[in-house]
Amino acid sequence: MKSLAIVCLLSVSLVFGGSPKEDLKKDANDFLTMYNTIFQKLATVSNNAEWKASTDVTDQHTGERIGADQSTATFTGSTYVIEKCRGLLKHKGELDALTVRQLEAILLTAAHNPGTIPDIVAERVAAEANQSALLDGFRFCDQSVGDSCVKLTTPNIIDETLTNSTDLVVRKHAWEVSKQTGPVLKSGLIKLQSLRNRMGKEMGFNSLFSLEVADYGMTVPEMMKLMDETIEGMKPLYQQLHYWAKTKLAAKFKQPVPRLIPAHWIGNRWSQAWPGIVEGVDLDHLFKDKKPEWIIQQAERFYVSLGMPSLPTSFWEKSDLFELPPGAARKKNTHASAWHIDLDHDVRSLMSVKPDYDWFKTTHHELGHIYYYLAYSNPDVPVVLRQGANRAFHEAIGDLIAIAARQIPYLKEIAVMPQDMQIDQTQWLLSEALDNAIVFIPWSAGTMTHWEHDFYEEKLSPSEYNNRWWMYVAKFQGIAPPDPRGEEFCDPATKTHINDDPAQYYDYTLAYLIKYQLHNYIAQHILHQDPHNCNYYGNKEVGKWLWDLLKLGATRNWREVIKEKTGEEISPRGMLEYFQPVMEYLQKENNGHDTSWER
Ligand code: X8Z
Ligand code: ZN
Repeated sequence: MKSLAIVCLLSVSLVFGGSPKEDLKKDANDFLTMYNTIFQKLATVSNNAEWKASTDVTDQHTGERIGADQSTATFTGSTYVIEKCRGLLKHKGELDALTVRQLEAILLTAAHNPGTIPDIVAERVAAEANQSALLDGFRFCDQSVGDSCVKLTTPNIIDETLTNSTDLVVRKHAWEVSKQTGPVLKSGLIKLQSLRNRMGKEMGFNSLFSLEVADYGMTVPEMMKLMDETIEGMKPLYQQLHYWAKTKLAAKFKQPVPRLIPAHWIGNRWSQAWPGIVEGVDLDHLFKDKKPEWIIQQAERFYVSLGMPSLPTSFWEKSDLFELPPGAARKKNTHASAWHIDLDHDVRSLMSVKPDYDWFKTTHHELGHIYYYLAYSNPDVPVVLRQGANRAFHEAIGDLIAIAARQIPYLKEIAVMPQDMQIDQTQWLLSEALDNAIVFIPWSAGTMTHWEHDFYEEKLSPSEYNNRWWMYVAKFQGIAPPDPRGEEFCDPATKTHINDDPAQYYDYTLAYLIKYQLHNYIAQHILHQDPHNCNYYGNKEVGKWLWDLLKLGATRNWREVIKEKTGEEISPRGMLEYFQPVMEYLQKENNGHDTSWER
């Protein structure tokens, strides 16, 4: 047997001119070179078309996007690509780790467009583009007479009303206007639910949800367990915040203290952040004299101060950064995003910046994506691995810098805050918990993740979309709509991501855990400063530590990366430790009251 094997091996080498292992390697390398080259070109065409469709919503641009995305889908999901990857991965043990990671990434991309069901893929590509066009081109109507709208409004104006108005009638109206997109988007969502699931199933996943979770190397039950453990870990603190906030808001609006907080009492359309409740902490005020340009330039200065490069000139030339007035001729997506157009140095952002704290935070978030793109666009990272260590890392980086940009020593250094301004540290931290951090967890890990889980994994019936949504909002967030909302509304669809970033919102929950883990590490081990009162600005050591992480892209396993960088696994521990002083404060403030709303 042994000699026969040697003969066989010899004959294979004679035919292919090398050892079988070398041939295998060459075969894989040739395939990856071909794939990476073509993929980069097609992705560039698709990204350019999607950029045009999102920044100037017209039928023509939607049509061009469908054409471009269809070509990319045909290539990335072709049966040749799928079979080739599967064939090569049968010899996984003989290939190096970088090759295997690329082949696995290509297969996951293919699972989004399997060439075995081309008609379904084509239908899905068109349905996605049409849903985005409806959402991005929507004009919110503030006042109508009969069937015609006599006063338009914008998401920025709605947000401003919800942040500042003390009139509950005005607030309720603004909140209801913000839900106008739901009914318009419902039929497209029903279609996408089945098309996306059909696609997920084709390559062996239970649904789109399990396909997206697979990117983390996790199963759906594992991801849901991590989400539920995170919610449970934060619950004692969230309940204290909830009780404290509803008492404050009831006093502010001269109402009895409710069991569930009415959604229109809160300064965010989905109650995912609760700004403006802490007295004496007015972050918007700090930016009111700044120009929108300054907000973005200052965010860039932060990254540059850490030793990162200036943004490419093309970023400033090609991005679309500022808000359009209501009724402007051009219609654009108003939700912030960052784009890696050519998977190299053509990086852009789409925003509607105005000078307030929310946009200050969002600008740092978007530039985090942009610096990640720039860092991993290097020759050591193959095109298909030009991604974050995982999707959550991508979301975490800019938010980490936003935590740093909210620190008092930094705000004083850049003179946004007067040097002699006295700040109560506990109130400052309380406002961070409400505005940026703790209240986001029941929303992201609870309402959004559980609803999308049921929507895809359980094929939730359209007759239950809204009912399930508000059931989860009550259960996880302790919030209720101002009036009952029947199925004629489709409130989940008012959230951008439900339409155009499906089954991935747990990315943000994980990003919140990661960013506090990274922040605590940086403060304690690099800066040697209190994580609540520290200053990264100008610190090149912090910059290098971060850049070393960013420049890896997705070439390494994310679990190893977080362990190496912070010494621990992903966990809510860092975030809870950071907000521990808030817990102690609220336990005293709430005076031992039963803070639960679940009666
Ligand atoms: O969508 C975003 C970013 C773009 S990736 C602005 N975020 C989530 C949201 O707005 O719902 C950031 C925090 C959560
Ligand atoms: Zn983001």
